[in-house]
Amino acid sequence: MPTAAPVRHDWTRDEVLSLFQRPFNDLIWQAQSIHRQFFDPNTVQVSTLLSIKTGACPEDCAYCPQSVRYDTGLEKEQLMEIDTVVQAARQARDAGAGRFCMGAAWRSPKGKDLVQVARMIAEVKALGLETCATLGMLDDTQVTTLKDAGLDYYNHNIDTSPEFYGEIITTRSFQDRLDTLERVRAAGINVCCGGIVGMGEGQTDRAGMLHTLATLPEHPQSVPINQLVAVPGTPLGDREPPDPFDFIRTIAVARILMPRSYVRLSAGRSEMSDEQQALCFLAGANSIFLGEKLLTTGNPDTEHDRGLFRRLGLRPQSAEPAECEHTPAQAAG
Ligand code: SAM
Ligand code: DTB
Ligand code: SF4
Repeated sequence: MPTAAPVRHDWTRDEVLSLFQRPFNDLIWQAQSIHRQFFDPNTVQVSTLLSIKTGACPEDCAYCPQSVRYDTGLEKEQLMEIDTVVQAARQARDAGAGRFCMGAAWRSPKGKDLVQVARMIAEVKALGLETCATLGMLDDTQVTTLKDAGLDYYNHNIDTSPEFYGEIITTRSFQDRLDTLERVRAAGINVCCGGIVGMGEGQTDRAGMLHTLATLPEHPQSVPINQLVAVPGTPLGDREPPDPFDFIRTIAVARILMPRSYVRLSAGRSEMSDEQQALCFLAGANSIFLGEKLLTTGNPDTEHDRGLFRRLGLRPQSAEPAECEHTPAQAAG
């Protein structure tokens, strides 16, 4: 057995950029070789999303259908009742998900709302699912409340490079994102952090985004790579999809830089061919969202995904041990 590649946190930006510039076959070969040193190459972690509070968000993220600033025709909804969330989580579990991710269109949660979300987390965890939440920026007290409720993962994306960030969001800074990520990490909650491809960023921005993630004190345990879902009414609503090979390259470079992390082939699968998704798995993606809705937009049919797994000989990993590099979290159950 060859020794596993070391996990590095000292990548330079030039090294990351030169990975992006490798010939495609060389890049995919390198990514798949590394993937096999750390993971079973035929197993894919499965999560399901639920929007627990939809729309009317005060932030101005140019990609997002939930911002109050853009007319996307989305019906806004209050924070869901706990029973409704638990019922959706049970359905997700029965459909084969191992993790349930609750998303809220907030800049940051308010006191009484967070108490309700903490109850949801505890009840979803009691179903035997891993729990994930994405609620916006958090302070220290809020992070502790979520940890105490049994939260396994917190999703908080940096979305793009530090340089391109201001083109996409003006109502908060890149540093605000890093601050929340640091609080989450320090509390021993697994970090889920990635970004979006297809917003008009260049290769140097994709390199800058992954460089930021790969040089954090701990690599995020989960790295979602989203393809922009271009929603009419948002400033990015008429963007054409990126070159599929650029998307696959981003997956491959994430896999090489962060070999122990789960890399999620996240939003945008509805616009991808089965062949493109297969190349993403070959490039080292080993997590997806299962279920016909992401937060507000569509995702492939569950039956179609089951068929794709069968055709590719992939096995869903329903319940994964939630493990930090340095801080083992409680196993779900
Ligand atoms: N409001 C919280 C926040 O922004 O952190 C949590 C929810 S927010 C919808 C979660 C993530 O979804 C965003 O950071 C972004 O990366 C992703 N996202 C939102 N709209 C998207 C779109 N149209 N296409 C791809 N990804 C999107
Ligand atoms: C992530 O990186 N992608 C998910 C999850 N984390 C919260 C969200 C995708 C949202 C796509 C647009 C929508 O459905 O509203
Ligand atoms: Fe609000 Fe999150 Fe959408 Fe930005 S991405 S507008 S913060 S819901």
